[in-house]
Amino acid sequence: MMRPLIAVLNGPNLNMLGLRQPEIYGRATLDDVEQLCLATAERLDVALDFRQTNIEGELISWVQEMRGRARGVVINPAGYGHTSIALMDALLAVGVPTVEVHISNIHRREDFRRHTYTARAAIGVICGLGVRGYALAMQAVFDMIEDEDER
Ligand code: CA2
Repeated sequence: MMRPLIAVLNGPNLNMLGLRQPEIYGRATLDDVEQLCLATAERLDVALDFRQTNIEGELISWVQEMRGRARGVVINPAGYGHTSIALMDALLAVGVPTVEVHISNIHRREDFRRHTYTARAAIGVICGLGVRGYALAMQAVFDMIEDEDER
């Protein structure tokens, strides 16, 4: 049996993690986040596709690519979560179980960060737990895959 694939998709500016604003986003770099996701994938015995882009259309194409390929998506849409109806539409169209992650607690920051369009397409949202949120989101996606396979 092939291992199920979980995609972890990251939006704009997340390549800056650990380099600036550590008081908001912590000290982990995007490479550290990838290592954390790889370790989590090994523990869960799933395959991982980990990506980051600063380009909205590319993120949308990647979401579309996951149709029929990934069993679950973990997405940190970053700023596009707050602005992109197109990204929300892509997630809704693809219909792969999705968990949205934000490293910071978007409810303790500026008001405009409290709303994300993409959350409408997500089964759940994890925010404010730092980069640990990625591992928790992968675990949640894994549990959903297992539930689906038991049915
Ligand atoms: O908390 C999160 O994970 C965010 O998705 C991060 C986004 C922000 O727009 C969201 O409101 C919340 C920002 C991406 C990271 O940007 C950085 C900029 C400079 C240094 C480090 C990260």
